[in-house]
Parts: sequence; structure tokens; C-alpha cells
Amino acid sequence: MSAVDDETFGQLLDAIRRFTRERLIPNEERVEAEDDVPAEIVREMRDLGLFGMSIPEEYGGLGLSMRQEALSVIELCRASLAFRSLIGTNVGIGAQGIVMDGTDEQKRRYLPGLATGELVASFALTEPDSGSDAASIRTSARRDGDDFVINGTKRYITNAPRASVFTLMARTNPNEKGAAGITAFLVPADTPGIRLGKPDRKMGQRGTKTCDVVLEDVRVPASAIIGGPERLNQGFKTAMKVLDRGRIHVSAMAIGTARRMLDEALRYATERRQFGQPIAEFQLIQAMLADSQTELAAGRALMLDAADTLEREGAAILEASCSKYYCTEMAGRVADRAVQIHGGAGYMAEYPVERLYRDVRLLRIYEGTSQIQQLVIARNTLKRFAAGTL
Ligand code: COS
Repeated sequence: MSAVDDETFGQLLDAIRRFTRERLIPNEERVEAEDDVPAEIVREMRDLGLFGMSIPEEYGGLGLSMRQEALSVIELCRASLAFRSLIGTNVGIGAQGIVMDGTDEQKRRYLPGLATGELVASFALTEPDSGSDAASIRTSARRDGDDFVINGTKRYITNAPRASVFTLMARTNPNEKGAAGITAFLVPADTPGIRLGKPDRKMGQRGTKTCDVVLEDVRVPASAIIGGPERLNQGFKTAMKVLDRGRIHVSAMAIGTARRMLDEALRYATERRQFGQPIAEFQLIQAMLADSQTELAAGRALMLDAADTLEREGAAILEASCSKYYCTEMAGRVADRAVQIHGGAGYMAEYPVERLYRDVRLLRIYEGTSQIQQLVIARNTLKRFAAGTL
């Protein structure tokens, strides 16, 4: 796996920090009001190379290691999560299937455009009747000569309205109801037969774009299979590997947004006076600040350990799930305390914590709910115990 040298990475991290402070945070209210990221911000994110964070340098990306990507995401997620969502699928779940399992031809065709943000990749796994039980998907890809014909509906697909290409999981073996009958395809968004549903109305994260993707007799060649025709019926594994990596990325998001919420709580607690003194001097407020600071530090250490394990061993199933589970639950608790410290003001849209509290709720749900993480953690812990490798 790749990484850039420490000095270059330090400069990038400084640039992201400055960009977040000077450009993203001041534009948060505008994103909320317009439910979109302004075009000039998209351009600036492209100029910084953020769409290509995790794409190898030989394909025009920055070639960051998992640790470097995660540290960058922490900085970026001190601002509204909508900004990260814009690049999220190119950095993570939309593009990683190609990086991990794609053929050379697929990498050459898609990765350079994804690295610059000229193309946007979107990950299409979830369906109306298949969420946590990802292996039960029903979207079918029926072989017809040298082609496959895809029919089905994908739901809550992030960046679908912006997508140029879908990493799409479909059932190629109708006789196999589980994971072994699933193939991952690269489906250009302008392929005839693809229709987008109306934009989803969500609890938070305004400025992020999700909708249904409906496929009616969508014809793709066998060369659209990620990794080529020999990876027929191997798509579930590609999806799971992509999600493992994504779970470390989501952990970093949780840490970044939790840091921001703690900063907001600290600022409010030191400025707001009650009973003749700043509320930060009251021990019951201090207990909430202390718990948030401690849990943030623990989450960061856990996430970086998972990132290093993935980099070193090429897989980190258990570590990624522990990290996603802890960090996203932690961010939920930090959000709750931040609102509590603000008192009545925390319930008012004037203060960022009201919006951040709604935004963060999604992290415990997508890329595998907390309950799915618990299941993966327990299964893999038992497996390692039995093998004596725990
Ligand atoms: N990496 C590589 N391969 C994996 C894997 C991983 N992390 N997890 C599972 N696999 C493989 C298994 O090894 C198995 O292959 P073999 O039969 O060759 O051994 C195959 O995939 C099926 O795995 P398993 O039997 O564990 O599948 P299950 O149906 O029991 O479910 C869970 C697995 C529940 C973990 C999976 O469906 C899941 O992660 N669900 C959540 C989905 C999700 O995150 N959705 C978010 C939508 S995108 S925002």
C-alpha cells in the first residue's frame, strides 16, 4: 500500500486545516440553506486534490496511506459532514472496488477522472428489502450473450445524483440466494435504462445527495465486472472489503465531528455565565467535558490502530468494526453532551450544535449499523479465540 513522505503530508494536512477553517466552516450555513455545496467550494476541493486522496499516485491521486487519509478526514470533518460526503465516495466506497479488485484497464479508464473529481463514483449495494442483510440483494444481472442485463432498485445511494459511474452489486446466479451469487459491476451512470428517484429528504446532513437508482434492462458488457469476467460471483467480497476500509474512514469522520462539537461546547462553557461565573467552572459541566475529551482520545487511538493494521496486513475486519462501533457511538454521546452544555441554546438552529447533533446521527447507521458491527466483532473474536490468535 502507498503513503506520501511525512513532510509532504504535513504540508497537505496544514492546507486542509486552513481550508476547513477559512472556507468550509464559514460556508456551512449556506450549505444548510441551499442544500448543496457551492460550486466554487467543489472547485477548491478539486484543486486541493481531495477527491484523489486514496487513489494511487500513478493514476493521478495523492496516494495517501489509510492513516494519512484518516488524519485528513478528521481535519475536514471539523466542518459540516456535507463537504466530506462530496469526496467521500471517490475516496472510499465508490472507487475502492476499482483500486482493490479492478483490472488494469478499469483502473486506467476510471481512476484518473475520479482522482481529479471530474468523475464521481457511487456505491450501490442497499435495496428496498436489503440493508443490513447485504447478501440478500435481489437486483439481477442476467447473462445475455457477451452482456449482462441488470434489473432492480437501489436505495439511499449516496452521490447518485452526482455520479458518473456506479459500483453496483447484482445477483448473477439466481439459484444462489446468498453472497456467493453476487457480482460487482462498474455501470456508467448514462447507460440507457438507469433512472434516478427523487432526492431523499433526510433528518440532517443537508447538502449531501442521496436517492434511489432504478435499473430497467440496463445492458453492460462482461468487461464491466470489477476484476473482469473471472471475478463473476465474487462481488460480495469486494463489497465487504470496501466497507471494511470505509468503516475506518467513517471512524475518522466521527472523530473530526466530535472534536468540532467538543470545541463548540468548550467555547460556550467558557463564555456562558450563570450563578456569577462561567459554566465551565462547574464540576458537573466539567464532568461532561472530561468524558468527551477522554472518549475522543480513546476513539482516535482505536481508529489509528485499525488504520495501521489495514496498512500492514491488508485486512482489518475486526479492528475496523471495533473502531466504527466505538467512534460513531462516541460521537453520538459527545453530540448529546454538547447540546446539554449549551442548554436551551443547544436546541436553537442559531448554534451549530443543533445541526451537528442531527448530522452525526447517521454515522451509527450507514456503512453498517452499530448492531452489524457488534455482530462482526463477536463473530471474528470467537473465530480468533478458536484459532488461538486473539
Ligand atoms: N472481507 C472479505 N470477505 C468477507 C468479509 C470481509 N470483511 N466479510 C464476509 N466476507 C466473505 C466471507 O468470508 C464469506 O465468503 P466464503 O463463503 O467464501 O467464506 C462471504 O463473504 C459471506 O460472508 P458471511 O457468511 O459472513 O455473510 P453474511 O450474510 O452472514 O453477512 C454481514 C455478513 C452481516 C457482516 C454483511 O452482510 C454486512 O456487513 N452487512 C452490513 C451491510 C452494510 O454495511 N451496508 C451498508 C450499505 S453501504 S453505505
